[in-house]
Amino acid sequence: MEIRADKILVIGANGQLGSELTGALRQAYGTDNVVASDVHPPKENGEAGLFEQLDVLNPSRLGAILDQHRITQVYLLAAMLSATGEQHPKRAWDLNVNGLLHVLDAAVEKKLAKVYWPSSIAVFGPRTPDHATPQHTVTDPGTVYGISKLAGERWCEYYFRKHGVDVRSLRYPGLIGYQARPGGGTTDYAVDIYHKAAEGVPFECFLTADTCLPMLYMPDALRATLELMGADADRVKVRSGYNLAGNSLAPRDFAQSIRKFVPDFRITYRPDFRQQIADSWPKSIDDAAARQDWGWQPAFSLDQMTEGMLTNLKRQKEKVEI
Ligand code: AKB
Repeated sequence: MEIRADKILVIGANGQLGSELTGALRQAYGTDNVVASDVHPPKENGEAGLFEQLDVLNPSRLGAILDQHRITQVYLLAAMLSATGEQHPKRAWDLNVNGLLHVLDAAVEKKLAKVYWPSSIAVFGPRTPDHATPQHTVTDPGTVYGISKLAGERWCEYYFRKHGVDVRSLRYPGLIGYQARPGGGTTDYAVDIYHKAAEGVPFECFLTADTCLPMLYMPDALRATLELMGADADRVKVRSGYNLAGNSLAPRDFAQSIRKFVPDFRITYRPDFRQQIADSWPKSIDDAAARQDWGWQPAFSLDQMTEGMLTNLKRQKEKVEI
């Protein structure tokens, strides 16, 4: 039997997670072994490396890229998030579910070694216990995004059991990173707040001061993803999506932490339609299964994240101004 070296395709490489995960994968597997792809052309300031323009809703183009680069692993990150999904429900369903099905079908046909697909805390809903939300519990999502992520989890488990596809997934909380801005999520305020603080301007938050949600700093999210994908297959016992907790934080907590570094930072609150989405999600997550099965441990505290975000954003701003 031919043993192929790992060759990775990242789909949705220009997005918030893709911008950072592509770099982390290139460091881990070598630049030439990671092909970035996105529906949009490569970013001007993006890192150098192989790139293909790809709409994941086009399965023949997907198949051609898999063959051309002799891909063995796919990271499917292209998705429409919670707030935008409410504006375009059918498009969100199509991209989030049919995009996944195209990749899972290709995994069967091309005998891919592994697939990674992100799920979300959005699979939970108003009847889910909202403190220390367990791995296996009520899932009654109220957003199209959440419904599509829950359906996606069921499809992942189905393809694992029926076809032996080694597909792995994490239920990400709100992700906070500096390299790219998120687009259309409910937890996006937690990235925007740092941009405003670094620019020295006030921030208007679309959630109330005490709306607590699970959040995770990007370096922790990247490490969790690489650790899950690097774990021996028999240690990956959850084939839907693993709960993953970082810190449970409200806008007020971010503001307090930012003031330790930017004492005159100002924040005001004007809740909009995203408040209802946030209110339906858990406040904190129990990630004991991830800890037990493959040794997950978050590393960053709120203040460490704040320091990292502000330092990097200010550095980025200085570079642009030079
Ligand atoms: C969103 O807010 O839609 C996402 C998520 C929690 O999956 N960041």
